[in-house]
Amino acid sequence: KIAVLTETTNNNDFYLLSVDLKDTLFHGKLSDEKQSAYSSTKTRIADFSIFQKNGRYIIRIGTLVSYPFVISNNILSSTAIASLKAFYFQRASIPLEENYAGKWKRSGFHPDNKVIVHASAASNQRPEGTIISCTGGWYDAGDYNKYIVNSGITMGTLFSAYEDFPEYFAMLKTNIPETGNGVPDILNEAVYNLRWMLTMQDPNDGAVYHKCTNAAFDGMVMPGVTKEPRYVVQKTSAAALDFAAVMAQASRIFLKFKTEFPSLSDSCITASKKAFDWAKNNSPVFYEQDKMNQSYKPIITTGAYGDNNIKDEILWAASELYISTKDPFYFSFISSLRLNPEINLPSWNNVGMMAVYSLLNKNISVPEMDSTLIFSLRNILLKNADRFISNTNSNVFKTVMGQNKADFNWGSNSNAANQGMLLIKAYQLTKDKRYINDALTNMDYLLGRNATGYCFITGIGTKSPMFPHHRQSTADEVKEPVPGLMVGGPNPGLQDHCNYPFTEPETAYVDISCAYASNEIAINWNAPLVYLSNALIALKKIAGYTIQ
Ligand code: 9MR
Ligand code: 9MR
Repeated sequence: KIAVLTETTNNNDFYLLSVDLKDTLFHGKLSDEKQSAYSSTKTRIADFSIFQKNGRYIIRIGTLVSYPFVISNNILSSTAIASLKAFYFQRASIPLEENYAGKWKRSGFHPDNKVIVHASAASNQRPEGTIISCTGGWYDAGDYNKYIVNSGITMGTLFSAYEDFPEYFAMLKTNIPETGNGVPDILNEAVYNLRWMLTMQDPNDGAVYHKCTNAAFDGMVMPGVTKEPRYVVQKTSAAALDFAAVMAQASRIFLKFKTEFPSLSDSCITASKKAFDWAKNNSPVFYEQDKMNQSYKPIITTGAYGDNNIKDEILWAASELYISTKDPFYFSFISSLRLNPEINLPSWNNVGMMAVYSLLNKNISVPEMDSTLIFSLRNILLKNADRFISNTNSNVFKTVMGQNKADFNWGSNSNAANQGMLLIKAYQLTKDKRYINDALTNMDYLLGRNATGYCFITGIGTKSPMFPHHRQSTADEVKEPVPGLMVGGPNPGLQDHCNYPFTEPETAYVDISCAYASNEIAINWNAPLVYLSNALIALKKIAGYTIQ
């Protein structure tokens, strides 16, 4: 248990007090001051690990007083549940009922039952202007559009959480309309988006539309206020491959839920193979929005998720298909890519590690692979993990996050969560508890042990975002933002040109709704938070661990 002091003081002593300030329960010495690498922040550490009593406390240093904090045995459970429940709040095409949404209930939505095939996506069977239905799915982020590429990694991450901890997730309930139907809520939630993804495939050729979107972003209004036309835009290779990976993963997961979802598993594997074949049989199509806008009308200006390197998407799709079908055909794509050095921390455009996660997963039945391949896959994962944990102790916040300047980009908080997820995977491979301890440092980072002092998850902790770039949270009448959403976090790119009080890498964060480059929320950022917070609880229950 450590607290980090970011203010200057001449005091060398810190005190742990009850929140009413009546009892002083612990006294310790602050460490020496250290200069942070990625901002002007100087820190001193208050270590009170040996203090064991549950309760609500503050730390006092001279006249400085910390936010109140809690010591308890299930400190992460509110984050674990809220981060998953957040996906329910992102559901498109339905009203959110009070029973599930509480004061964040809303009646409006984007029906998406009359979506227009954009000129960029036209084919003989579905010419420009054809109307199709693409209902359901999650809004991507603070905006109301739905993007296949970003859904890909999001779904892969949630499915991976389930495949790693199925017994744990069987018990986890989030109070959504499907709760109690015999299916774990993490899967119920994922099915809501899965069914939308299925509508994004053109059954005629197996290709997958890149996104379902407005031509331009809606204003900061509630869902359903604007009735702008919605389009499916361009069929791309990245969309087809991410789709294929997710569908293959889904097909093996839903095999076990044949009673609840009789034909879902079969539909998923058929869809997956068709999408993979389309990607394989056609020359690569990349999503280049500006170029596209020179040829087609209307001009599309919403999120691009353009990615012109699809080696990693091929690896991921082929791996999931190989695991689910055992067909050696897919293996050829894996073996040829086995030593790709670009395989590192996952992000929406870098999914090679998702393949490594699945291929090494001991909980699922992966066909036999030669030991050299397994060795090199392990090596890729553990090399990343060991790099993450190499300097945690010398980092001034004692976190994995922030050891590299590159950690701080658009969506930096998802790097912290994804690093934590990768470390949990490393623990599962090695049973080395150092990896869990270090994963926990990033959980602490996200909950407030960082240079901004913010807990980056809405509705959690004492000082958390009140004005995320999230259209519903901005437009509704409710004071508190929709809960359980993790904001992007410090990003010195400042692409939103809002007014930032601090602009250094680890402090470039501002809690105003204008700030989409640091204070937006997104499904692909929440997913690794779901993984990390729930895995830390599950591992405590299953394996038991002590935190050093
Ligand atoms: O709300 C949009 C957000 O979801 C995107 O991440 C961001 C960058 O593409 O753009 C936001 O929309 C802004 C638009 O780009 C420019 N006009 C103001 C919009 C709302 O702040
Ligand atoms: O997460 C995306 C980030 O990596 C990019 O740098 C950024 C600009 O292209 O876009 C982010 O994704 C946004 C998407 O384009 C539209 N919905 C909101 C997403 C999060 O800001």
